[in-house]
Amino acid sequence: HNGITRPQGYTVSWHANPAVEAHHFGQSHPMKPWRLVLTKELVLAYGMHHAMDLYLSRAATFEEMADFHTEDYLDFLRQVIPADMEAAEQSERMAKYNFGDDCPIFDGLYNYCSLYSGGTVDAARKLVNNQADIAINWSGGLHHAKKTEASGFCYVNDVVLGILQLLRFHPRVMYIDIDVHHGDGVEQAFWSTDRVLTVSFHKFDRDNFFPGTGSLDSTGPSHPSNPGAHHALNVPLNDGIEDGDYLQLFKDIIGSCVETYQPGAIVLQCGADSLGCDRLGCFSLNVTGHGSCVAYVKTLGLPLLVVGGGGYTPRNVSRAWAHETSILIDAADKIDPNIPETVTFRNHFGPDYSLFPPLSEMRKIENKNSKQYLATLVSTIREQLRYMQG
Ligand code: V1S
Ligand code: CA
Ligand code: ZN
Repeated sequence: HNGITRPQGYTVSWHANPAVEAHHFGQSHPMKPWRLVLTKELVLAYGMHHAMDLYLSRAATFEEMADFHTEDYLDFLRQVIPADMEAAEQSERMAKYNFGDDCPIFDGLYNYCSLYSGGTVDAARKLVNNQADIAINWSGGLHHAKKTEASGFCYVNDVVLGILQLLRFHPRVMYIDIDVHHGDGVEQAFWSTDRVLTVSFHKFDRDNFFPGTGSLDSTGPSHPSNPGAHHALNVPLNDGIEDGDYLQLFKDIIGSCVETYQPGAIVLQCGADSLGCDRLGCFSLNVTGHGSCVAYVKTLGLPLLVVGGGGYTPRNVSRAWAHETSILIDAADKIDPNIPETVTFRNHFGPDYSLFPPLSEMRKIENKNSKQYLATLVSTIREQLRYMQG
C-alpha cells in the first residue's frame, strides 16, 4: 500500500461517519457535504488510513450539544422539518433562530449536526485521554453557529464543543482559523475567558463580505473586569493573498501567540475556502500554501485537534484535506502528486489529475495586500499580545 506507515513517536486519530456525507443543503446551496466523500476517496487511495486510528463518529447527545447551545434552540433544531420552511406558524421561530437561505432546513438536519459534532467531541476526548496526539475531523469546523442561532451554513458549533472538552484538562487552549471567513461564533463563545485565545485569518470587508466582523481592532470586550479582553485576535486581509505572504504572516503571528500564551493544546480550523478558485472565497492560496500552515502548526508539537470548515470547490477542498492528512501523518513526501488511477470519481480531478493544480494562476485575483499592510498587521498584533500578558 504505497509504503505509507504509521508516524514515528505519535498517534493520529481520524474521526468520520459516512452518514454525514449523504446530507444535502439543496440544489443551489454552496455547502456540499459530498466533498467529504472525495476527501475520503483520496485518503484511502493513497493508503493513508494505514497510518491512523480510524473511528466511526457517534452522534453527539442533546446534552453534549447543550454544553454550549440552549435547550430551546436544540429542541427547535431537533423537531423542525423541511415543510416548516413554508409554514406560517413556524416562521417566527425560523426568523428567531436565523434559519433561511444560508441555513436551510433539510432532511436529517439534526442527524447531520449531531454527527459532525460527535466527531469533534470524540476527537477532543482522544487528545485529553492521551489516546491521540493529533485528532482529525474534516466534517467539523462549523465556526459561525451561536449559542441560540444558526449562521453561515453552521447550526451547531462543534469547535466550541471540542474546545470545552479540552478545557477540562488544559488551562489554556489556542484556536486558529484559516477559513476565508471570520470565526465569529468561536470568538464570541470565549469572549469572556482568558483560557482560550482565538486567532482568525480572514477576508475582511465590513459591508460586502460575510460575516462582516473581525476587524484588526476587535480583540474582545475590553471592560476592565473582563478577563477575556485582548484574547480574540483578528487578521483582516484583502483579496488575492498568495502562498508566500500568507505563510510568512501566519508564522510571524502564530509563533508570537504561542510564545506569549503558552497554550496546552491547539484547535486548527482548516476551512479550504481560502484556496484560489473557491466558489465563495477570494484568496489565491495553493494546496501547498494552505498545507504549509498545517505543517507549521504541527511543528509546535502540542496536542492538536484539526477540523474542516468552509470550502466550496469540492475537488480542491478534497485535494487540500487529503494533502493535509498526509502532512499530519508525516507522509507528504511519500505521496505521488499524480492522483492514483484507483481513486473513485477520479474524473473530478481532471484534466491535470494532480494533487497540486496551480490554483493561484487559474483565476487570477489581484493581490490587494501590500507588504506594508502585512507588516502593520504583524506589528499591531504583537502589540496586542503585550496587552494580553497584562
Ligand atoms: N459569500 C457568500 C454566500 N453565499 C451564500 C449562499 C448562496 C446560495 C445559496 F443557495 C445559499 C447561500 N451565502 C453566503 C454567505 C454565507 C457564507 C458562509 C460561510 C461559511 C463558512 O465557510 O465560513 C463555514 C462553513 N451569506 C451572506 O453573504 C449573507 C446574505 C448576506 C447573502 C446571501 N443570502 C443567501 C443570505 C444573506
Ligand atoms: Ca478565518
Ligand atoms: Zn468560510
